[in-house]
Amino acid sequence: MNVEENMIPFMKGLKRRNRGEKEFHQAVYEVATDIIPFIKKHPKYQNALLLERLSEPDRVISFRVCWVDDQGNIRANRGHRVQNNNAIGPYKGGLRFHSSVNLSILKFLAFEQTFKNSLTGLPMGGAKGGSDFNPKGKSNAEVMRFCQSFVTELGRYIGPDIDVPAGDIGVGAREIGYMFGQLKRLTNKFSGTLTGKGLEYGGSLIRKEATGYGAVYMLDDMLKHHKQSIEGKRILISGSGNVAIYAAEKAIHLGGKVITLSDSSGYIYDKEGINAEKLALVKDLKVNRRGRISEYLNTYDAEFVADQRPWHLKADIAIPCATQNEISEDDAKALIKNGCIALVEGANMPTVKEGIEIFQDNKVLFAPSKAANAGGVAVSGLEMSQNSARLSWSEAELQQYLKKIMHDIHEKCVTHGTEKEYVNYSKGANIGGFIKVADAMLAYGVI
Ligand code: NDP
Ligand code: 2IT
Repeated sequence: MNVEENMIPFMKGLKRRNRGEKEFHQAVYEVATDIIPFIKKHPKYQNALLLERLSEPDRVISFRVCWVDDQGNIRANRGHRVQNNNAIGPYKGGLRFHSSVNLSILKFLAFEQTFKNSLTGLPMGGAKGGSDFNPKGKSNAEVMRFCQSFVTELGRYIGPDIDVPAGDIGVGAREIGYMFGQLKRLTNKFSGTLTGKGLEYGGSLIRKEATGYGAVYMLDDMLKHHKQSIEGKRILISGSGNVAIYAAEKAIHLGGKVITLSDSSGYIYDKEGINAEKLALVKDLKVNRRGRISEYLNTYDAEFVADQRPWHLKADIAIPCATQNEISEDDAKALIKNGCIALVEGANMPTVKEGIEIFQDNKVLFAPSKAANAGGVAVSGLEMSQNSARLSWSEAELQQYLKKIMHDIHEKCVTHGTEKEYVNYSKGANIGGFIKVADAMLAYGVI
């Protein structure tokens, strides 16, 4: 029986049990294409229903989140936490606050997180949560009241040895601060239950930089493995949030020429390249002032293209750092036509399934999100270790850990994904992430 024949009954069952959840189907399909043949070749993983068990979350928690806006109106949102799998450690993964949040998106993210966390080598299971609350245009007081209400409900289900949430889209240092404060008040415990905390209250150095830096370390390793370097390469980055800003910072530091950034209203194209000084403006604009990326043009010379993504420009490298499915099949074709040699997924699942196939068919170096953006959760894992030991490591120590973890992930991808001359990083990451979780599940028997 070939892969497709095995895939059909598996995917049919998954789709029947999770109707209409297209992002979840997409994420599981992408993993299954590599794991089904791997299981077939390794008898010890057969007959244990491992992929079926991994794609059925341990539990899904949903709750109402009521809060009062600045005008005194009562508002009601939905909150969720998907605890996918805790075979190798406490559930761990971010919280997303965005109007698009639904269970399909959180289930895909929690499923992916299980493999990503395994790849880091640290003891963390996979989870994801969030709400359809839209923080845009809300006052600090409104965000605070929402966060307090959200974590009052979520607090029943999390803890340092149970489930440790962190940030994601729409959840950064401000939101983590509000949630940690409320959790501390409710439990009367100063625990390491959230990561991405402020440095004054148990946070770790380099957590905020870790996802973006880690993605560029992965790129650096991929290029070196193929006898290339970042120096002088034209780089397209999407997004201008946490991941995009620090991916740009590290890419610039290593000599790359970053020519775009974006947000949900469009992208900026700076043909001279965004340097450290220009990036400092973006940080202030997006992090402190919560402005729009188009305001870059108030200070620097660039083009702003409304409602478009930057993938049709000429460049050597693309680092999507905004959201899922932001690189379509046509975008993938345009990138290849314009000379793109490497794509590193800073965001989670930014490339559609057909896009991945096009990159792989054309031998573009393609680092999937579960490998490329694992640096963020890796430093979250190190924040948990520091909290447990009640100490703080230096920046130099943490930088070394991050580099080593990303390097080890690259090696796992090479080990499990090399096909003749081409490294299939997706296959390498899927198999590399699967083995540790699968072995732990086998050890536990049927649970
Ligand atoms: P932020 O909220 O800090 O930034 C998100 C950026 O992406 C913003 O520029 C935002 O634009 C843009 N964006 C978000 N949604 C959309 C959309 N639907 N269409 C177009 N643009 C959009 O989030 P992060 O930087 O933390 O996260 C970005 C990606 O990286 C996500 O996929 C996340 O899951 C992933 N990730 C994050 C990690 C972390 O440590 N933070 C770790 C690993 C992965 P605007 O400002 O207009 O909303
Ligand atoms: O997608 C991700 O890996 C994150 N949003 C970070 C999760 C974490 O627990 O730090």
